[in-house]
Amino acid sequence: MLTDDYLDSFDEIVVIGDIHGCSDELEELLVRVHTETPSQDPSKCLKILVGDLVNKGPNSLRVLELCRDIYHKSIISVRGNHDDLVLDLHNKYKSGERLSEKNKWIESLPARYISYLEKLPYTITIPSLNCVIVHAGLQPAIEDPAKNTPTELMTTMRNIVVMENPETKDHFYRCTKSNQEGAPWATFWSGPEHIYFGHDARRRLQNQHEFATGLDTGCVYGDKLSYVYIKGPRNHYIGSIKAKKDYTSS
Ligand SMILES: [Mn+2]
Repeated sequence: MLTDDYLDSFDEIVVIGDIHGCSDELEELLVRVHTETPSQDPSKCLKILVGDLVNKGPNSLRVLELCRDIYHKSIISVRGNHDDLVLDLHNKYKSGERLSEKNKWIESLPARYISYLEKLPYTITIPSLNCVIVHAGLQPAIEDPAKNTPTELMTTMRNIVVMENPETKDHFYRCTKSNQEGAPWATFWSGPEHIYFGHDARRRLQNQHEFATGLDTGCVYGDKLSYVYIKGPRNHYIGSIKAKKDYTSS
């Protein structure tokens, strides 16, 4: 929960999509937003990340360095399924398991980055802007979704399937990580909070929903890293940084 006192120290807030270790694109994005910020002072521009900071891409360590060491006063993030996965793999390594070649970088992950990832929250709520940031999504039609959606769904859901109780004929929602059955969860989200999320790279930018914005535009797959301003002179502006390459094809 971000208080007004905290938010008042920033001129602008920008929400940034899934980075997945694409440090070059993140650095280019930071240069761009910091150059555009009215005071030209990076510490006046709050950057909120939708999670999946690490894994898949070329330089997860550099992304952690930017977030944890260099811009820790103006970058905050929620937790994604890949941030969880890296913690899981690190635990496995600690208990004697060998990691595969692509996961070798996790073996030498400094303790300060482990504890940074461990402390990432599942949601960031901004009451004064009536919005919530979460990695994958929130369960609609339950009481206090930002609190009561199971954390596994918060980091993995993509779709909702409408189900019917055979006895009562009542309808209910089943959240799924699939993007095949059902429809995008955000089409069922009727606010009042606006949700900024990532995770669903296949659908790229989702800005057609009234109360939700999906920002995973597949940077690690060679498409782009997207961002949206939610406070300040450029409020609502959506921009992107072109990926240098598809980092998942070698
Ligand atoms: Mn994800």
